[in-house]
Amino acid sequence: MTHAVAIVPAYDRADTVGATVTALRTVSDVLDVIVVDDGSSDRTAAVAAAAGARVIELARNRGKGAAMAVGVAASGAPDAYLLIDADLGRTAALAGELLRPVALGTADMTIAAFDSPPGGGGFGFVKGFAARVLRAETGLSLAEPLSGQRALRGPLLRSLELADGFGLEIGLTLDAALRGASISEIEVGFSHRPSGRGLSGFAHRARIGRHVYRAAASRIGGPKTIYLLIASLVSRALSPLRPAFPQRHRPAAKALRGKLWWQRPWSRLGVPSLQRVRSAVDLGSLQRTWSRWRPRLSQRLRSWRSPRRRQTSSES
Ligand SMILES: Nc1nc2c(ncn2[C@@H]2O[C@H](COP(=O)(O)OP(=O)(O)OP(=O)(O)O)[C@@H](O)[C@H]2O)c(=O)[nH]1
Ligand SMILES: [Mg+2]
Repeated sequence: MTHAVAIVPAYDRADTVGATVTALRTVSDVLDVIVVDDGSSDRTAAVAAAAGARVIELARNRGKGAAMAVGVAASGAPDAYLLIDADLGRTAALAGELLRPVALGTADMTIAAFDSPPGGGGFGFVKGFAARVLRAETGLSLAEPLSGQRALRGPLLRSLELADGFGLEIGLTLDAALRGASISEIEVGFSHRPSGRGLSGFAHRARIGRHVYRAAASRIGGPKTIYLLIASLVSRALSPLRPAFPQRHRPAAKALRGKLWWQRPWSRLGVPSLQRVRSAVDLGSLQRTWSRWRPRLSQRLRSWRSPRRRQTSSES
């Protein structure tokens, strides 16, 4: 039998952490659920403890990566870990599906892919950037590169230095893949509470983006990370199939644009809007040019060896 510990980093999640812990305690092989309360100002710690978690309270907010590191340090030496976000609620009971391949030894790390409920989440810029970094650096093609729901072999997680904040996930995947760990993404019917499309939602995602950038840059170097960031933004903007602003947001975006003060002199001068440019430009030909250049650029990129790889190869 596998001895697994579930670690839940939580910040102001009194609303969902209780259900998440209760659900995790029903997963077979999970012998301990640790909630790291990262300086929450609500009752997260009390609710988690009442649901049966071992709670570690941090006096001040230190970010997701640091909180996870505290949880790992307090976990003993289990065979496997489940890393689960506090906002999964009852659906956390499905975490056994994530753990199974690790327990059976068919994967060193599994990552859960699942759909967000409609109406929340961002436009996929940060996710696209993270996916591109992983593809370029490790060859992995992940649908949900930033998913916080993972299972890992115990010795693997304990041997990794965790990235700060929301850089945790991309750092884990990069570091594990560069060590040759086998990683598989599997679909699990989890659900979570995505942050909305209000100001705080965008600020939250901007913070995630900053942390992802930092974690990537410290592992593969700044220039390469900037190149991949630009490439992902360009490809996202040129993608006619997945427009940056889904159809349902267009009326709102249009109404908003009409109200922006700088839009008036702009339109009086007869400068076409970005939307008009996008519909006028032959996107097909731009994409064909991009696909002709892409292999050459990727080849050039591969020839820049990242500091980490160089270090690994000089060690071996
Ligand atoms: N330790 C710690 N955990 C955090 C912090 N902020 C969020 N979390 C936890 O990290 C997990 C994921 O955070 P969410 O806010 O759900 O972020 P997300 O699901 O990646 O992003 P969205 O889909 O945009 O909401 C949850 O368990 C949060 O409680 C923090 O500052 N410190
Ligand atoms: Mg979430």
